[in-house]
Amino acid sequence: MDTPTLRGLYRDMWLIRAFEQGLEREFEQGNVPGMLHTGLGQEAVQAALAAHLEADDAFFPDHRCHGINALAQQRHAGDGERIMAELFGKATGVCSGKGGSLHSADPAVGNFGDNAVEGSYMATVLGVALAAKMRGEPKVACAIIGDGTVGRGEFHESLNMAAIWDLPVLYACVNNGYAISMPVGEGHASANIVDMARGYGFGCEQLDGNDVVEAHERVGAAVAHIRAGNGPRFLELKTWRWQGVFAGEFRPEAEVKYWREEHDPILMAADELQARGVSGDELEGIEAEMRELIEGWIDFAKASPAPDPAKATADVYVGWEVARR
Ligand SMILES: Cc1ncc(C[n+]2csc(CCOP(=O)(O)OP(=O)(O)O)c2C)c(N)n1
Ligand SMILES: [Mg+2]
Repeated sequence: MDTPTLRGLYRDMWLIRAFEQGLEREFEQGNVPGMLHTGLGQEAVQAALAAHLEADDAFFPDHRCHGINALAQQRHAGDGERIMAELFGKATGVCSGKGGSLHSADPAVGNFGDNAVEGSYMATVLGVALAAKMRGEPKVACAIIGDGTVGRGEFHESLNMAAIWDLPVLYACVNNGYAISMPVGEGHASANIVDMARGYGFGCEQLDGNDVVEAHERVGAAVAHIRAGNGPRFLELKTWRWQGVFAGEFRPEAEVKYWREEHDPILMAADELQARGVSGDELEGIEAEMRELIEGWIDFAKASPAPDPAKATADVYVGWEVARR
């Protein structure tokens, strides 16, 4: 990977971290309604995926994907602040404040939305992929799922269907070691999800999801393969999340230290950039610039109006003219 590309990914990862840290602060102050699961610690996975997905592609984010949602919104529509506003439940949000953290969607930038029922979009992604295949569009439909989803029936149904219909699906399984507090090896037949996926017969790889260089290259190769009409691909991106599903730390101290201090995706990318001659001052400048950008998005969200109660049901139900078709 050339240095400008790595520098760009470093910026993207800082955008995500600043977004999540700003959001976490506002959540603790009671300014963000609903529940919040951050993607802190998983920035490389999201930056790598966002780098390769175009506005015409379709991705289904999971509950820790504010980062990829914001990057896609910013890159393809120039208004990333609307993801922040959505999380604040404001009328200027991408779903007019009705989606929040778990249901932010904007298909115009490729964001087909999360669903609070883990695994549900493992079925939906097949429909998007089948439509693209029937229309002959060089489109990638990407499902971003946690390791916990592997225990759902939809996971296996989806991989099976994608395999037999040879659909353009990218499965990005974000294995952060736990589902709630259950270690992945205790909840599934294998701690290496890729071993289970391989049974469906298409290309499956496991990679270090915190190494943004590796993640970017392997996601790029998988996307190119799918876009060229060669069928599905499965990536298990091994990473670690700073925040659990509930408050409190349940993981051993040494594990926390390793992931936060030695294997943090941003620190790893900073080391690599410095080894290539990029100065510490420049790296600090990137962080400061991203933090300033995000504070602007938070100000925008706070200053935005609340949704109009009279429009509570607008855009929620499908119109009868569509339902009858
Ligand atoms: C079908 C279903 N079962 C249970 C839940 C409750 N739940 C919310 S997050 C979560 C854990 C998900 O673990 P994982 O997929 O590994 O994601 P992580 O939080 O580790 O990123 C569960 C069980 C849910 N949302 N949907
Ligand atoms: Mg998990």
